[in-house]
Amino acid sequence: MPIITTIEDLRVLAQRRVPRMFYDYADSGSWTESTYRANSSEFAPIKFRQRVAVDMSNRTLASTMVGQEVAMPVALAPTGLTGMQHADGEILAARAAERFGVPFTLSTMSICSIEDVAAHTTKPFWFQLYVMKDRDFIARLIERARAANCSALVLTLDLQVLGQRHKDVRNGLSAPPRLTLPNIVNMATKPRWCLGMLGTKRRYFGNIVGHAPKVADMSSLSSWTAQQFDLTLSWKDVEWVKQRWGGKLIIKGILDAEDARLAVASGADALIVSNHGGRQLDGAQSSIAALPAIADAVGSDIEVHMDGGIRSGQDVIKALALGAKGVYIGRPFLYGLGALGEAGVTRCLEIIRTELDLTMAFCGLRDVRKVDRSILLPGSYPV
Ligand code: HOC
Repeated sequence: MPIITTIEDLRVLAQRRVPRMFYDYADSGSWTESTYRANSSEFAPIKFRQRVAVDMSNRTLASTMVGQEVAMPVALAPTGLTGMQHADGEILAARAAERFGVPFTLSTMSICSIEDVAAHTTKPFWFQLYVMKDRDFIARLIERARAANCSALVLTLDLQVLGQRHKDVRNGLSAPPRLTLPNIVNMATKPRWCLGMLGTKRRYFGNIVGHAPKVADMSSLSSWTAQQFDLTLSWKDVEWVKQRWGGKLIIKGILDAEDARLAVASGADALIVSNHGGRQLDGAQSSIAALPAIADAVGSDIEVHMDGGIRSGQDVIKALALGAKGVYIGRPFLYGLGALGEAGVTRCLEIIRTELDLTMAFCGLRDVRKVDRSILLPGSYPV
């Protein structure tokens, strides 16, 4: 068993174990991938203020996200095709998150269905929703999330059209995988993954099966999006979803202060500063750069969360310091899943927790809820 002490260790192992078309799907961005790269690289220049001789005993990472208790303010992000990183991936990740005490968010575009995940977990998880043209289908998904006891709905607003992802097109991405010669040759080098997939029946989009034609390749995935997703989406639809759902609503995909104010007006409980992991509008601002202005614009009117580029607990605490009440990790847990299944997701969460806790101590704090800009070196962070 290789020694795993960082998220990068998990990434390297996942890359070795997951077929290229699915590894690349997770670990890539759109167009030139400049926003994808900026999401993580723009954490580096942000510097901490190290403090000494302050009481650092009895530290706590416990907090809340949309009023729900969390063991640390970190949630698993909704990620498409998670069950292609590892057989039954969504179930395994949800179970790891549940045991750890952090929220798991199931994507509409998951392989395991809402019901699959509910049947294998004991605590409520969160469900992520897209607005498609067929409102009856959306209403049914909302009902299914309610019936599964989901405790928050994450409504994604930044994927009405699909960003161009060149690697997916080149790899001939499809789910289930298209058995071209290069794909078969590549898969032959991933025996664990293949055995897992042979042992499960969950190999297709569990939430939309029956509603969507089979996705033959990435170009049909983007034409499917163009066919199904509603290009006229407006804040009125957000209100419709809110009314229909009636529970905690989190708006995902906010990068602009004006949109953040509209999210407040829509009555949502939280917004997520996000550029969809650099997978949509390449050339958009990194999430960490966009965060402070959005947090300042909305004040305490709405809970501000963020995702994008987090690769360590140190990145988590920087995001908290710049105004996030909670942070989502996507690729880090996918690396864990691809590397070691459920144990890998747990390892990912342990790594993030240890890094977050130790960094908080170095900054002279004992309670994660007290983290604010004062732990950062003035001039080193975006405003
Ligand atoms: C057919 C629609 O969040 C991603 C995912 C989901 C993509 C949905 C595609 O790849 O960014």
